[in-house]
Amino acid sequence: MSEEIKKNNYSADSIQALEGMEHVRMRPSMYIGDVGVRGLHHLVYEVVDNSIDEAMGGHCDAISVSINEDGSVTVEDNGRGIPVDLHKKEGVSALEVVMTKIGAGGKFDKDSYKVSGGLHGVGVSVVNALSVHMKSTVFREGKIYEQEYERGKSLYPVKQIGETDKRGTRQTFFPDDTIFTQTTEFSYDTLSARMRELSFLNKGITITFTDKREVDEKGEFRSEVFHSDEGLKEYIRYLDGNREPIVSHVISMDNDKGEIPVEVALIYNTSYTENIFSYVNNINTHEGGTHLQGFRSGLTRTLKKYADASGLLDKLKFEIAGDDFREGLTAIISVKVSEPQFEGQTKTKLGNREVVSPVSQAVGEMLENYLEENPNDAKLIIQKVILAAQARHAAKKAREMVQRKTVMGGGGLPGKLSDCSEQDPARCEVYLVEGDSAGGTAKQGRDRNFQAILPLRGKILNVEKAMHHKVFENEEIRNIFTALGVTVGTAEDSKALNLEKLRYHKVIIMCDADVDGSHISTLILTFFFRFMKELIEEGHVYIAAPPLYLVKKGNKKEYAWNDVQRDQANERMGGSANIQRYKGLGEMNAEQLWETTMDPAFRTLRQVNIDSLAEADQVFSMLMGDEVPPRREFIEKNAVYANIDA
Ligand code: 0RA
Repeated sequence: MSEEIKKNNYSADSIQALEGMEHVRMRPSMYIGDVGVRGLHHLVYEVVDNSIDEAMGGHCDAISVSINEDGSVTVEDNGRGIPVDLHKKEGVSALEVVMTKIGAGGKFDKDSYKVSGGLHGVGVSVVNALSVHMKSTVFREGKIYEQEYERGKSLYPVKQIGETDKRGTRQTFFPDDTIFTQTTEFSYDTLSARMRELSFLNKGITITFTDKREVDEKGEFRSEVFHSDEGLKEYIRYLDGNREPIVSHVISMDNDKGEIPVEVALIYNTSYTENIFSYVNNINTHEGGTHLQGFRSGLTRTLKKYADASGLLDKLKFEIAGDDFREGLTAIISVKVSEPQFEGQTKTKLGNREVVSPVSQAVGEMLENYLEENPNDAKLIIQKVILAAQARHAAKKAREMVQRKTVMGGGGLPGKLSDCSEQDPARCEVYLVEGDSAGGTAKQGRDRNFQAILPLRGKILNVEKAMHHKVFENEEIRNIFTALGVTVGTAEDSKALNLEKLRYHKVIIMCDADVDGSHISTLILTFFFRFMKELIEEGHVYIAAPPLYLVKKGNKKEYAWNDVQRDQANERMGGSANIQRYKGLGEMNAEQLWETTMDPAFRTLRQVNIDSLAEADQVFSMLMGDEVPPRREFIEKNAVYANIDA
């Protein structure tokens, strides 16, 4: 390193900077969370964030993001362009400081509207440090400037390379495969979902997303343009597009001038689920926090006050609880906080106390106005709340029955469960198997030491459309609860799960590799998503991948999971092999099922993880809703897990 420093004549401060960049490369997870798929995509978000900040400051309105032919990513905006003049303290151009010094981003422009923090906002220099190659191009004051970097080190001082009448900043980077060892391949769906989300969260900006890695039949790149004039209001319509509203409009407010800018939009639908998505500085706060607390208190207080005054509650025999006000509610809260404190296990819980009251007040005012101006809608909402309260009492009884059976130990386990002998949950897995016959095969084929089998009868209940007490009364669902050992619901939080009691750390869904099978997988996943979200979030849920074909010739046999593998196997055997297509798990014998799908040494499991809760919600409501055409289209285009990134 010392030679390098002499050669480039770095100042003492730059040595520190270099060390900062070295640190990023040594401990990347400290800066971007992890170096897996999530961390990789985080690089893009980091660069896009800077352009979003420029747009939020009112200096740009268009951002383009592309995955290039070579797998690199380019982000370009039409903002003012990162300054390139000499940075006095550092002795190099401001652009170079931003690109190569940790924590330098935007600091020298105090007026710019900048609220990044938490996971994002680590600075574009982190992206640079974690890229084998990066190039910055700045269009500014009639000139084009450029600088390139390798693993965060500049290759030459910023140079002028031409003239232009454009303004803006273009960043192209190629992630370092010695850091991102798992993969450096960007996912279209993941990036596209995030760009859509960003366009809803930052209305008025046009985000163009293009994948240049391949062309379609027409010779065109896959590309989408995201633009939202109405922001969260439109986001709600997108999320709830597959549900039936009970009120005539999306209720919304946007107070971007306050001390703490707050935007809220909500609607009530006929479903029984509560869907609240909260954001701080464009970051999805999965674990909620003070803004969510403010939202809930504002909503409850206002609706309760209105309901009390209306006399609609007079004949009610039981108390209304907070939960009852949120059944069938879809809502989005987005706040901007200049110094966010993120807490919680995944650092996605807002801790700033000062946020509670402004959000609560804003939500209260918004709702009060709406209820007053729309008395019919108001009545429908209150009626829905009353129904929710009644259903909650029924559900509580049903749930208590499940709990009692679960805690009864020993005989408490479902009769259909073939348990494993190992006691340590971390080493145990349970296969949820479609149908009794496949369940039987799995039971014979398994390693009974650590693999348990729970056969499920045909199609399990569609929880998306069932009232909660029906869910808890359903036998298959009760079996899942009791087999897993978890119970749901505490005094404070009716949906909290006691995951510490989980009896298996791997919960594996095993269904036929056909349309019915994928429907059943989706039903089970929907159940987990709505009732055991933590199970997915903690990475316990997997999908087994049974093969589609058995290719056999003489004493040679190979399994194939797709047509390409099938043809290759056939070729390896000389071309005239016998090909059996498995129509279901039932056609495999115990040994085959073990070899292909259950043996940890050979099987492939897809871990289910949720990138974007909002996106997953939209997909589930669509897949499980009444509208057939969008579902068919989706299933034809994607595997079940398209947006669950399995
Ligand atoms: C600070 C000052 C100025 C521009 C920017 C930051 C800026 C940063 C990024 C990052 C991505 N795109 C960007 N666009 C602009 C310039 C201030 C001025 O011209 O007065």
